[in-house]
Amino acid sequence: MNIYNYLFKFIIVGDTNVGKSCLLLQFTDSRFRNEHDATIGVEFGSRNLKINDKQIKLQIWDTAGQESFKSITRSYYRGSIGGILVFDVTSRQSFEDLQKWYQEIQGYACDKIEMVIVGNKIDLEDRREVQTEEARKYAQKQGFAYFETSAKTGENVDNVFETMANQVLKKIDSGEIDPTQEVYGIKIGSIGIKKKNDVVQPKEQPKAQHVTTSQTQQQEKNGGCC
Ligand SMILES: Nc1nc2c(ncn2[C@@H]2O[C@H](COP(=O)(O)OP(=O)(O)OP(=O)(O)O)[C@@H](O)[C@H]2O)c(=O)[nH]1
Ligand SMILES: [Mg+2]
Repeated sequence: MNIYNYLFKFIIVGDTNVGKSCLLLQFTDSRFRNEHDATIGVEFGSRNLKINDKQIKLQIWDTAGQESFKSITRSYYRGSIGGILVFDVTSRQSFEDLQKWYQEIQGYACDKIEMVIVGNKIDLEDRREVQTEEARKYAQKQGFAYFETSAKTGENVDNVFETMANQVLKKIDSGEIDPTQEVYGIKIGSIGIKKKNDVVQPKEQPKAQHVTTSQTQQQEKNGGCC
């Protein structure tokens, strides 16, 4: 059912093992998984949020961090309005690799994409290799907000997604993003949005589900991008 004002597509990227899938699982199901069940290609999850007076559906693409899936995951950058760059605060390498992920997004995503940086696994404080201040400065330099989370305890996880959704909504309200342009990774739902005295017609949405790479590839072939 597409009972929402807007659907926003977000994408999560970062090195393998940083906790991308666990962040998504915590956000959508309030659960944590101890095992590293490496993502094959791309999976997705979704959750509805209420922001101000708007019903927002987030459709979140969780990508594989392993190098061998790069060519598959690249095709998902386009058509996303939000990008979440994740590193693991107990792994300096994953922090240094952020630059690589940032370049990937710059190269393949829409120019309107809203991005944030997330330092995950803050429950492992005694194993921390990247200090908050250093990460914050790096994020600031790129012009992004910085969040620290624990997908294990759930600390700050909702805040990441809610803040991103809020930012996108603000840009729609200010006219910076035109929500009728599906290339931006936004869809208008059946609640309907009045814009410039017109009622925008709702469009059909896919049901939220976990899907295999081949299914999503097929699905994306039908979608547009900038
Ligand atoms: N202590 C702790 N462990 C975490 C946290 N988030 C994830 N993990 C663990 O880190 C490992 C990797 O988590 P995943 O979510 O599968 O990692 P991923 O980034 O999706 O990895 P790929 O799919 O290979 O790209 C798992 O063993 C998780 O249990 C966290 O916040 N705290
Ligand atoms: Mg994963």
